[in-house]
Amino acid sequence: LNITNTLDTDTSIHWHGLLVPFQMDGVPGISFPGIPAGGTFTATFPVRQSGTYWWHSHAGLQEQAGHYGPIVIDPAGPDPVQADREYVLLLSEFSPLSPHTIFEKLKKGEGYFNYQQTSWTDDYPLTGKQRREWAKMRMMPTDISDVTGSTYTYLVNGHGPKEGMEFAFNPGERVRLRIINGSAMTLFNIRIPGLPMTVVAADGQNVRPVDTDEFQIGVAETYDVVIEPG
Ligand SMILES: [Cu+2]
Repeated sequence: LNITNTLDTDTSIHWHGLLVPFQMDGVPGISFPGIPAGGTFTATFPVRQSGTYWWHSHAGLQEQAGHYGPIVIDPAGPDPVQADREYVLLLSEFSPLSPHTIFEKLKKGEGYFNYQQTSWTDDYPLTGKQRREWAKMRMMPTDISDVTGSTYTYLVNGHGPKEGMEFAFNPGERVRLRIINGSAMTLFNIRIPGLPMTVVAADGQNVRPVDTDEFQIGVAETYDVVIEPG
């Protein structure tokens, strides 16, 4: 793979979850010097795995700014997961704020993006003891996400919720969804109302199938599910 950096700053590509020689791992200052502006880096590595993975920049805060993409590797032999069609769902966030501004705001006040803060007199159902425990941890009980929908728009394959994305299928088909959390800061809960999902792979590894109505996907995780939408 020849990677040419057309940015005006250093960049890198990290192959998240792929087992590669460290010189190819794409972490500037640790495993290689980075790719300078205008430079080309040749990544050569044997492909030892198959499944759903993703790549992202490991330079500065470029990942938050959109420098990422999916990786799907088909197995050399037959795939134990049989499906009639498949879609990649790469989940991420967009903010009109520069990631450096977001970082700066968090450094000054960890609750900057938390619009659900409690006060002493509100009716948030916490006892005095519980409040003291949270205070001891120096953490707000409503601190679910450091950065929230107050600045983020959540994306699927780069598209926002108002774009009405559709994923077509024919009646009776088994559809494999390769779901990747390419966000910087967000845990997503995945649910398709009224439709059970069978989890067949996690972080690129096939797993014994598990049926669920909902699952949570952490930052950088991938899950493959099979659905039969009707
Ligand atoms: Cu990563």
